[in-house]
Amino acid sequence: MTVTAYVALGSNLEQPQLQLQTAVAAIKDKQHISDVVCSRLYHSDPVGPAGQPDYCNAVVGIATTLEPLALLDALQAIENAHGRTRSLRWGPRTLDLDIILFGNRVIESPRLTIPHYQMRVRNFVLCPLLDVAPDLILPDGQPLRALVDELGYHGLSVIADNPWL
Ligand code: ROI
Repeated sequence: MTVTAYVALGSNLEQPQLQLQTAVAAIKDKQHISDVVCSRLYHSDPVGPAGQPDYCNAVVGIATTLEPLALLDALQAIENAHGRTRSLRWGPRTLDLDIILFGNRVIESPRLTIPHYQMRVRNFVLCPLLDVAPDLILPDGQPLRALVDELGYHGLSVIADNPWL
């Protein structure tokens, strides 16, 4: 079965824009993933501990026949290839790839919580998501646009409309 899923991308180390561009290219190259649709590329103020560099953020929509954990494995392989190490919670990172939505499924397992547990309070996730899914309704029935109207674009700016390789 093919499902539409959404993946949030973030980086604030080692050429963040390039990290996101090469990550999108790697996602497009994966087997069992197709129809990759990319948001605009955003610059964002860091959320979390102060004193870390600003972030680049984006969201992609994909069609996939992978099960959620197989998609997570595929994305973690890309993170690892980008030198991602898991150190400080909420600290700086070379590449973060988070599955934020997987069709209309609600998943709570040790490795995966979907919808992503903090997506509703993070405009660096919701605003790019609105680029690729303007009419999206979250699994709990809330329209994405209403959440974005509430949160606003504070601390976010568009770097490029279509920088994807
Ligand atoms: N802050 C911003 N602006 N963008 C991110 O992608 C991001 N990712 C994180 C934390 C550390 C919470 N802060 C972030 O994981």
